[in-house]
Formats: sequence, structure tokens, C-alpha cells
Amino acid sequence: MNLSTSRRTAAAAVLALAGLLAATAPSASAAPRAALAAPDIPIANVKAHLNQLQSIATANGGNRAHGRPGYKASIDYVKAKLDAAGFTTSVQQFTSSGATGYNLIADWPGGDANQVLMAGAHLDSVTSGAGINDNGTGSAAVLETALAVSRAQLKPTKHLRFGWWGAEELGLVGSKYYVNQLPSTERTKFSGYLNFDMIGSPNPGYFVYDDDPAIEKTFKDFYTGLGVPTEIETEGDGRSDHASFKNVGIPVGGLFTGASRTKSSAQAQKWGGTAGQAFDRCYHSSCDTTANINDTALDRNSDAIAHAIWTLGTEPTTPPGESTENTTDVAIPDNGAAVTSPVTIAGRTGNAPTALKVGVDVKHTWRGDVVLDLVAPDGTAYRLKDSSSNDSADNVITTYTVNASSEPANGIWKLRAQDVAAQDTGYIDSWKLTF
Ligand code: DTR
Ligand code: CA
Ligand code: ZN
Ligand code: ZN
Repeated sequence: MNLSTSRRTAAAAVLALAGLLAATAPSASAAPRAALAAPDIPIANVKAHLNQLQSIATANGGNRAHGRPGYKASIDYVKAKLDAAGFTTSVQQFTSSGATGYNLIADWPGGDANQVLMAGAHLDSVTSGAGINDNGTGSAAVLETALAVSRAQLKPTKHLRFGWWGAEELGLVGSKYYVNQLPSTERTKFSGYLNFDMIGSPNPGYFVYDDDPAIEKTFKDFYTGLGVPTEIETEGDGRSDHASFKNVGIPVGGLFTGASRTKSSAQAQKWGGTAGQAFDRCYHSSCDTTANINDTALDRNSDAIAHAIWTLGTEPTTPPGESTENTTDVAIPDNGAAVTSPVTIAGRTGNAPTALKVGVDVKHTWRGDVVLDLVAPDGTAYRLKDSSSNDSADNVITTYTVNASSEPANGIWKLRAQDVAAQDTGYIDSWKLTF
């Protein structure tokens, strides 16, 4: 502000001209590639798996419960399908209530090992029945989605992993064991865990877990596309295997068609079915057989799982440590309105980090005139730099660290700049976000 007017004005004119010319330059930050469209999951295939699980229960004392032969036979059935389809499978053993339990893990080769997207379902039933809705439906739909990945020879950006859990009915025992066995360095590689427990209830509701916003949106967008309204799943976070992952900070989501709660008349209005009746009258009962399934609900949810795997699994990711940059120059009007420069983040799940790096390169004489803010996708502003009446140096070229952990990562972030003192002008040259 104390520079001689002639020098400053000349300098300002050069900078403004540079900004104006460069502002027309295309941004170097390309728009993210769209995700691939998922295939339809044939409901006939899903029901064929349910028929196999029913036969296994019938041949093994009427159930597929932890510690019983029907459970291990269920594991062997699912594993054989995945081995034949080219997955890398492993069976993890654990002990619960004096009996050996088994988790089945299947990895689809390829994808970024530092961005693991996992889908899972518990494979065990209660002792009183075959457990076809609870949870043959989740197990069969996840299996058929994995087989669809193989049929498509999908090349995802993220690494796809699938899991079938033991002893969920004893208190999420298998999934807790799996997560507890994961080194913390492995846990941080998870971009999300998708859980499917009871997704074919005979008197179905369409419930979406509301834990991670990006995962929730993925499922809600799918159902919006079908014209089917959804509700938030409210039967309790701790009630299925997603809780094991959520408890260690992994973003989770999933779908649910209801258990012993009663469908209201308002819900029957929008979803059909019978008001005043439980979503699943055979919950944890011997009548939870292949006759205890609503095919439409199971079909829709199977397709929703595929939609989520293809959408979240193939979107471009911004791996940790890499930056997303905007190099389009934006002129900052002298002593005038604020201007912004956007950066789009996509394909991430969860929130931004506690140490989000904001690299800025603002060319401006007498930088004391300049105020800088980072604006999150929801509009929350984080002050990066205040104005100063005695900072006569030129340019702001530095990196700020912002705790943005309360902000969902995906969306359009903006750098906002304002010149709050007359004379001395400049422009945003470039800026970038590093997660
Ligand atoms: N605990 C599950 C059934 C169940 C009850 N509430 C929810 C909510 C979300 C998923 C599943 C459930 C079981 O009995 O296996
Ligand atoms: Ca289908
Ligand atoms: Zn159950
Ligand atoms: Zn269940």
C-alpha cells in the first residue's frame, strides 16, 4: 500500500493482464471420469443360491447355525463358486461358544490396494431354521454380485473384497474377529464396507443405512432411479456386521428390508404389502425358508448392490497423498467482491482428513490486501489468511493445513479470495487439495 502509485499501478496492470489472459486457459484439472454402469443381477441366479442354502439346511438338521454342519457346508458352497470364478479366497477360523467358526474372504485381483471397497453379509442362521431371509438373502446377493464382477472381468479403480461372516447371530462374532485381526495399517485402506443383512423380507420395507453420506447417497440415487422411496434404517446401528467396521472408523453403509417391526399404514401406502404386519413374520423362526422371500425386494436390492459396487468401485479416486489441482487463473478485483476457484473431489468415501493440505499460489502485489478462505462443499468456510495493513510483500505461495474432518470428502471445494484494500491487485494462479 506504500508503494509509489506509478510502480504499483504499472505492476497491477501487468498482473491483471496476465490474469485475464490466463483465465481463458483451460483448467488442468480434468473433470473426473464417470463410473461404469452396473449389470442387472438376475434374480433367478440369486434364488438358485437360496435353494442351495435351503437344501443345505434341510440336509443338516434344519439350520445353518454357527458350530453346526450346515454352516460349514454353506461356507464350502459359496467358496467353491468364488474359486471357480477367479477370486482369491481364504477361510478364517475362530472359536465362539466352544465351537469353530468360519469367515470367508474373497478378493477380486486388481484395483488400488490402498482403496479397499468391501461388501459383506453374515452367512449363519439361527438354530431354529434355515435362515433364508436372515441371512441367505444378503449372502446370495453379495455372492451373485461377486460372480457378476467376474463375468464382466471388471477392472475397478478400487480393490474389491467380499466377505461372508460366521456367528453374527451370537453377537457379530465373525466380523468382529475379522476387523480385530486387521492391522491398523490395513484398516486405513478401507474406503468403505457395505453390509447386507435381510434384504428380501416377505413384507418388505426399503431401508438405507445413514452412516456414511457418500455410500448412503449411492443407494438412495439407485432407488430414486427406480422411483422407489426409501427410509433411513433405524433398527439400530449395533444390529449387524457393519457395526464391527464402523467401530474402527471405516465408512459403512447398507440395505435392509425389515425384521420383526410392524409395517405402518403409511409405509404400506408407499411400498405395498400389509400394514400392521411384521416386515418378516418368520424372523428367527423355522418358517424362514425359501417361501419367506419377496422376489421384487430381493431383485431390487441385488441390483442396488451391483450399482454400489460398480459406482463406488470404478469412480476415479484421489489416493492419499495425491493432489487435485485447479490451475485456471482467476482475477481478484481490486478492493472488490470475493472470487472463487473450484476443485471437485469424487470417488472418496468418508470425511475429509483432520490434516487436509491446501496449497495456494496467489500472485498479488502487497499481499496484505488479500483474504483467503477454503469453502467446503456444504458452504462451511475455513479461514486460511486474514488481511494485514503492514504485509507489503508480494504473492501468497504456501500450504495451509485445515482440520476438515467434519466435512464429507466428496463434492466441490472452493478457494475464495478477496482483495479488501484499494490499489495492488492480483489473481489466483493455482491451488490444490491433498487428502
Ligand atoms: N440383527 C440382524 C437383524 C437386524 C435387526 N435390525 C437390523 C438392522 C440392520 C441390519 C440387520 C438388522 C439379525 O438378526 O441377523
Ligand atoms: Ca435384477
Ligand atoms: Zn438374525
Ligand atoms: Zn441377520
